[in-house]
Amino acid sequence: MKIIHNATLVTLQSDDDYGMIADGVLVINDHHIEWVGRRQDCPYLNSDAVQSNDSFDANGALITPALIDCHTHIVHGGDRAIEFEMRLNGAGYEELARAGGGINSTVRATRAATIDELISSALIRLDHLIAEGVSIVEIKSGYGLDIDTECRMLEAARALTALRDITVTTTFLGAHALPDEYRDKPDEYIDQVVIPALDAAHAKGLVDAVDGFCEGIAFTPQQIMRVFDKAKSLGLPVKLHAEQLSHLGGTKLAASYNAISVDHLEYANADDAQAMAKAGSVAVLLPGAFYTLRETQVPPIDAFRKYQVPMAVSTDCNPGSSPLTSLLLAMNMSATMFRMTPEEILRGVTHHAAHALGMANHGRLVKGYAADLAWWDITHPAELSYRIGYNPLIRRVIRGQL
Ligand code: DI6
Ligand code: FE
Repeated sequence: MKIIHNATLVTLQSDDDYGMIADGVLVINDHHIEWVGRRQDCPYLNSDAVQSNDSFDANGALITPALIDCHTHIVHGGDRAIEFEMRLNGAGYEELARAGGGINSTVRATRAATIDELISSALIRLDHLIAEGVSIVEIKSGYGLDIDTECRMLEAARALTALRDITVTTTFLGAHALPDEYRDKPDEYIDQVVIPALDAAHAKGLVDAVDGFCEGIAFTPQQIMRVFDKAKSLGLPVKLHAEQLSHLGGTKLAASYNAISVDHLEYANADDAQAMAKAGSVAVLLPGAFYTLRETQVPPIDAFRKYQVPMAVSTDCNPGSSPLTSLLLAMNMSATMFRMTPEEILRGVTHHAAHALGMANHGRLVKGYAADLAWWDITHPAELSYRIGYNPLIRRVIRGQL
């Protein structure tokens, strides 16, 4: 047992407030939280325990669940700084994509990269996330777009767990873009690459969930449906990039497959929100892409509130639309640009983010939950969303290891 005392705990125990406990104590048994509460109520705390090596004085730090980044593309080759410059000289994001730039330029760089190169470049991005208290990162494939490279990306993502104290969940995103060699042949691409790549990656145990990009520059709802049918036949949960640049109906399709999350959602409407509520899908909001693309259409936050769709917030870290390796900055952007409250946002990077990954018992300070904690040098949790470019992390606790 480990006893952490003299902390302000932000438990997120209930659904309608922070669940803050001043002068709180948290007891860890192995990888899990054993007890959480006020010092005066703690049955584990006596002077012997406080003096033993297993007791830790938090010195008044504020402790939240560790953060969870539930939508990233941190494994990829190359970068798109030059394209960024082209956009500032007037080229549009969709125009560049149609001209073979965009996602396809990252595909070329990713195909050319060895697994070691993919791991070492992802590690730099991962370390930035870890430095801000992240304990779980979801990582997607989707820049290989051929069977070998899709698998290599997922292998690289899994390999990161041997190098850092981090939990990685992997998502197969073969239906991310149409590679050059299948130009104008999206259905053949789904049949000849996406489905066999999913089979191959699943057979190697590399897939926790299946995602797609449902958009004018990517795939139609009908094409996504075929990928989802395959996922379903393998028993894998699905999620979807939907209504990011236009309203194509991906959200309702995803909801009809009980998607664990639907992501982006700028162009979603109240009907979509209702369908998500019914399906239990989490709305994953990605302010980094909104900001980078200078989007002006804000996701329907009020509808998500009205229908009680759980909202998560993530970096969408990717080389094109969101070269963002700070979840804290994504939190600030969600407040300023989406008008989410700091409490909604904290839930959005902790237990709602866990839900978006289909992970139970993560992201709250509650008995039986994973002992993944972030200690902060702040006095109120709103500071995490309030400050810009500021990292008050003191330490992380991952699976009970201080
Ligand atoms: N939506 C996004 O914002 C990223 N992928 C996606 O489906 C963009 C990826 C990129 O531009 O490289
Ligand atoms: Fe994405």
